[in-house]
Amino acid sequence: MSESPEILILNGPNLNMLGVREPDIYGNETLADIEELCNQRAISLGLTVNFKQSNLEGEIVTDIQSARGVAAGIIINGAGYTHTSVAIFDALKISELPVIELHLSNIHAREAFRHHSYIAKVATGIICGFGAHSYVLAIDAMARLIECAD
Ligand code: CA2
Repeated sequence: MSESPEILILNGPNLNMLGVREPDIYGNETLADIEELCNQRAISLGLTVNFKQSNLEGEIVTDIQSARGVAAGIIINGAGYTHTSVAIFDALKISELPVIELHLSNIHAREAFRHHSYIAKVATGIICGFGAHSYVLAIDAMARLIECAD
């Protein structure tokens, strides 16, 4: 029996603080709650999830590099680095993997500095504004992308 495809889900800086502050913007779920949601959805679709969080840009770049030949696709909530990181953009481009960008909040309804995303330029699509459910929607979208890539 073949192994189930692995999806790498990357979470950027401060997302480890979810559920602690600003629930009006980011919801009440902790990152551990979201990881559990992702695992459940992935299992139901015959996928596995490697769920990671880092506050360090270089660590996220290394995680993306390590996904080559291992993961079938990358789902990324780059958090603040979404709006600033050429290094993460470069790493995602080099990976040649399907990428989905996601955000808990609707970044386009917020401050102007959140409207620009480096990740968007290498992403197949973007999901934002659905709170923790954005992750579930992103896994569903990735499942289709991987199927279509066959
Ligand atoms: O909406 C999202 O998912 C964001 O990626 C979250 C980032 C923000 O910089 C992006 O523009 C949109 C912020 C993550 C900070 O997480 C917090 C967690 C708890 C309390 C406050 C912030």
